[in-house]
Amino acid sequence: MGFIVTSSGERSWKGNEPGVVCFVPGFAHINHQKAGVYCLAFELRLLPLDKEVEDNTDANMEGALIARDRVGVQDFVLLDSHTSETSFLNNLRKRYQENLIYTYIGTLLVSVNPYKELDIYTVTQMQLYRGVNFFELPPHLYAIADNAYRVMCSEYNNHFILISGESGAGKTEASKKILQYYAVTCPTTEQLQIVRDRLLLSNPVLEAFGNAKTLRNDNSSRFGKYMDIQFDFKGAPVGGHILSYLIEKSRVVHQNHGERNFHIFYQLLEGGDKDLLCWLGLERNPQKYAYLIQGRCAKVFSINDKNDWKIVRKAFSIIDFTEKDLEHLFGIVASVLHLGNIQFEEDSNGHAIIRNGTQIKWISKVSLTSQVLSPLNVDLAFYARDAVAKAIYGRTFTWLVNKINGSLANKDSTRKTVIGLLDIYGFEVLDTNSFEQFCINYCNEKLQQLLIEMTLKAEQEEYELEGIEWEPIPYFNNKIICDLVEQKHKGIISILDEECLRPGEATDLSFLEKLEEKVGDHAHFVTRKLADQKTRKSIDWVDFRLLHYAGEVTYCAVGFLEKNNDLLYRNLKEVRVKKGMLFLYVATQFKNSLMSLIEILMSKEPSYVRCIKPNENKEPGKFDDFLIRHQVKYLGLMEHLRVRRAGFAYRRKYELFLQRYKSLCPATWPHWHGPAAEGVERLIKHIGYKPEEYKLGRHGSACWRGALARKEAKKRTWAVQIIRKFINGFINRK
Ligand code: AD9
Ligand code: MG
Repeated sequence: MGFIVTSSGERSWKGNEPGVVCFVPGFAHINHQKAGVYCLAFELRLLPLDKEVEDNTDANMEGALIARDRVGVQDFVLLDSHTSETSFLNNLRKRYQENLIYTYIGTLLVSVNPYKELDIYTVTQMQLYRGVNFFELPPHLYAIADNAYRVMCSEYNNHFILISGESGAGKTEASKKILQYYAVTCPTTEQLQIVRDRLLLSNPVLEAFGNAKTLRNDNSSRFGKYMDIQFDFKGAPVGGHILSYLIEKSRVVHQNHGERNFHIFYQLLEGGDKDLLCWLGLERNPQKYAYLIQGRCAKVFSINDKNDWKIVRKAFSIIDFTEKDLEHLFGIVASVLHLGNIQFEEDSNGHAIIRNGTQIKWISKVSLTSQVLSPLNVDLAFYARDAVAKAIYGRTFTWLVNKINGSLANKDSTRKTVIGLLDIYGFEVLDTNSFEQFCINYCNEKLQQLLIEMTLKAEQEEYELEGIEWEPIPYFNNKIICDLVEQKHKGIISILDEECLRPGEATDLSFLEKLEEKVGDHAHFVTRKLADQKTRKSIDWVDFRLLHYAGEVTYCAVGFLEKNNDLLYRNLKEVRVKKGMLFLYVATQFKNSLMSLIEILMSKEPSYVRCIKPNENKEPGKFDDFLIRHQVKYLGLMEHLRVRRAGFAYRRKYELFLQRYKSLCPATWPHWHGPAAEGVERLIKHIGYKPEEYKLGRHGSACWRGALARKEAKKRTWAVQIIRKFINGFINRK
């Protein structure tokens, strides 16, 4: 048995003799012919040449190299020129053009949205990846999913898969595919089938109520979602739990041109049977409803509302919703539509009166429990109408998530491990960006920060901690932007809250003025006064601009105070909440929920999927260099690659290393009785590695991610580290 050290991990091979094979950028070093072919064959699996690969001939090796030239490398770490953004892009392009949408940077998966159905998500494909070592097969979501699962089962710890990227990059599709993978490949029993189905079917329901067509994505998530899949000790999925984040309620009453309301409205009208619509007082035609026609695109080519309705209806029955639940639920959906059609006119006292009582009649029938009379002028009456519509939709969404959680809950108290899937709304820049975009983009800043903390920063700090010589790799740390938004008393959210505490006095404009006064000189904030100097782009008088990690976004401050206040919600809450309890404004609630999400994630083992959007037109095959280069930059992929390349690609605890490779040295085979670190040193020296080719850590840990890992580091023995230099040095020696 031999082993292959790759730049990004290790792979066992079934050669006849022991040997060490290094697989390096653009070059497969071979000290054992068969193993070399094995390396090339690994690359060749990308092409439909599987049979020929078995044939170990020179012709095939040459073919492999030519093929490699055509399809690129499947791990960026193997690129010849790893510092060049252009060669990074060339590799991504080559692969994309061959429908190879996945590429690794070590264990991180980069995915480019194909915008077309690919034949790579079949059950056969799933079976192929099941239980196979990470690097043995071409990069795939399934490899990420399988790896997290296997480590969870063997080490009995919790994991999460962070899927990030901008709006339309493919996050939701990726998270669904991972869930399907677990549903198909994990062990199950007849009894557990129901859990599996519920986990899967929670998606269409939540998407119906929480997703909508936007300009950037026909199925854009308008809420954040974190889903824990719970596994028992046998690795069977036995339950789940969903956390949802800030649904974009404003969409219920207003949609930009070219966008739609939440899918459920159109699904109900298109797919609901005659009797149901009749009971709800609805007409089939969406054009009849004011809340559905503002974007002027009720019909969308890529969406089949009628079909989707059937799926959602079926899902409801499996997720344990009773007919009564559904009656209430659809009653509320219908009420929102009726509300939107209510018109007001002025009476002789200047008060608003309802122009036509039909809608109220229907609302009373299907959902309303009590009515309140309140003298308002016409403008305020419209405002109150919209506020009610938004509030009931938002609360219904929360109820829906709770209800789904109830059906996914596992009552058995035995210990479970989890794999969390995080799929959150992507970074978004619209023509007009409001409070919602501010929250969405702040959320993306936080996730970027988490990724930096857990990869780039943690990795480099670890070397320091272990006393390993290391030349730091510079990267952009977006903490500065997170601070600008969230810092207590000084950040934008605090300033917004302060303004909300001055009802009647504060306005969106006074908020802007406060911003200018308090954060005006921040490097990532552009005021109206400084706009021309800082970015050479003028800025409207109601706008402010933030320089996010992913680019500049101009926010229109109009509505910030109102949305942060969420007045109706607060009034309703006042009825229920005990005296003296602190009210939290919307942005602060959101900030707090993100903080606890980050805490949840930091306690788990991470895997990352970075999704890239290839073009703005949702077009298959179109690789927009400019757009992609921008994403590669802001996602920090080059920095990630540099750290992976320069870093110690392979690391193991002394014990594990010794256990695995002791057969290569007579002194350690079959047993080594001394301290593991010493055994490893003997082994390494015996194989003939020079001191500069490996490093031994001070504390000893193979666990090197994040703060938690650093604590662990003190307890464990450190890994042998075989650095990039070592691999190259090894090759040169041969
Ligand atoms: V948003 O932040 O929620 O607006 P996402 O979630 O990143 O966004 P989504 O997964 O919804 O994007 O993908 C957008 C569209 O791209 C999908 O509706 C599909 O039409 C298309 N897509 C994405 N990934 C794949 C894929 N692996 N195969 C085929 C895909 N099509
Ligand atoms: Mg999404």
